[in-house]
Amino acid sequence: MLASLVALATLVAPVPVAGGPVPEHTVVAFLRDYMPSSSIAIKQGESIRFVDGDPTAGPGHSFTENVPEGVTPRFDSDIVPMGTFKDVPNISSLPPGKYTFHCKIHEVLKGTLTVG
Ligand SMILES: [Cu+2]
Repeated sequence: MLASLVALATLVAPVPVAGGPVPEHTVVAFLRDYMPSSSIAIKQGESIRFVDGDPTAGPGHSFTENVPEGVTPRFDSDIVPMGTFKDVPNISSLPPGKYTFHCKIHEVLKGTLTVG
């Protein structure tokens, strides 16, 4: 338990990235959940880093907008392997509103992003 908490803390710590600022918000997937909450509120223009800290995830998790079949999601991290992260594309250009999201692999992972 302690080891996994330490591992998670390490994952959540800001990681220097060449060529860009660290996003204002970090969403961590852990044990088939989006932590700390599946309800995420950001201000318009802010961005999100999606971290996969879930050793049970198999190939990984994604942070993907729910859209009808055949429609391209406005944001999609694609599959992020355990222990890695991705700055989710297009989040900072979303207009204010509510967006539901899910993991492309695990139907149990879902939540709502509010852009205000
Ligand atoms: Cu998943």
